[in-house]
Amino acid sequence: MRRDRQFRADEFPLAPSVEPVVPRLDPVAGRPSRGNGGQRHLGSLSDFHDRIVRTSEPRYKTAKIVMLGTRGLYMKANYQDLGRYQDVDLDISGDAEASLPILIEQVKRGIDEGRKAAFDARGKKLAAAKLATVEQAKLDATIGWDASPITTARLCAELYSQIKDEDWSLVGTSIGLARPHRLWNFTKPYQWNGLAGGGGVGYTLPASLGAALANKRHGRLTVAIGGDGDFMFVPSTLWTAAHHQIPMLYIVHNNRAYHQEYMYLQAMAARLGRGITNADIGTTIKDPLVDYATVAKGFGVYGEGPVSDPNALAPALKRAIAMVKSGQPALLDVVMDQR
Ligand SMILES: Cc1ncc(C[n+]2csc(CCOP(=O)(O)OP(=O)(O)O)c2C)c(N)n1
Ligand SMILES: [Mg+2]
Repeated sequence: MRRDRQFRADEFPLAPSVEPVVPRLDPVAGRPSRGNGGQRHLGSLSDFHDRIVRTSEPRYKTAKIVMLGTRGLYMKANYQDLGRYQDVDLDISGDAEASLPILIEQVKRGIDEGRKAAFDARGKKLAAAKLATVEQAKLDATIGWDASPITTARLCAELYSQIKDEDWSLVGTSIGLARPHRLWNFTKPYQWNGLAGGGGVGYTLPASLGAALANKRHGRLTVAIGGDGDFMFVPSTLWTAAHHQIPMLYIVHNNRAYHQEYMYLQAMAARLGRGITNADIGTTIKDPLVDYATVAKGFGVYGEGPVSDPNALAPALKRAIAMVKSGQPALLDVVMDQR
């Protein structure tokens, strides 16, 4: 989608301001500090701002970008336009699953023999590279296999080994959790439904339940992994799951923190020379720890955990999956590595 005009900074709260923001002095060096968004020089001073500033650089400078799907509609209806996604040359609004096979056929028809041979050769190279990547990912997943907190790799490997022969659908992952996409074999469009468009915490639990509802009539085994912080936003989703009997296995990636935020605060505090010892204030979820299984039970949902012994994981997964296969939602609280 093309933006038809540039936005002024005052229309967009996250855009770099053209005016200097209050300069702060570095407590150690006594000079203006470096901010997250880089420095702009204002005479002898540079300003500082504690805000995240994104810039947009087209990733593919020479390619023609065609977008097929409903994301364009969403972006046009939303402030997300300001998220500065890649501009596209041709934006086709439609159901990608229905339209893509026809589009692929048309593209294939337009390919001559020489190009076809080149594509086949490239395909073979990509297949070999993919195989090597999966083998490496499997090897990586064995690191810290018996550790507690349980590694995210072990959780993903154990979960997949129990669902791989089912008609599974992964409808949510916690922040930065790319392991399912490295370790699992995704072959159907509904096996992954993407991430939150706006990156809002509190998305994963309710959005996963929506996807689980869509999967229900097809009898698919819906699984999701969501952050503990994410869970804190709309836990009442579980009541909806129980009330409407929507089968879904929801695994809480319990790292006892809004960890993304925790890391960011540590980074900022370190950069400003303030020390990182207070970065846990408001960013960790402890004192008291939350018992997510009890919360689930309170909403009428099967809940188990916290599971922190890696050897207890497989049997707990088995019980929770059995519950989901009987048509009910189930929550499993797993104490895991931060990432
Ligand atoms: C609605 C909303 N509020 C705050 C944020 C800022 N934020 C980004 S990640 C994050 C922490 C999320 O915690 P959790 O879901 O437990 O994931 P973790 O980083 O611990 O893996 C926060 C608060 C956001 N993205 N969206
Ligand atoms: Mg967390």
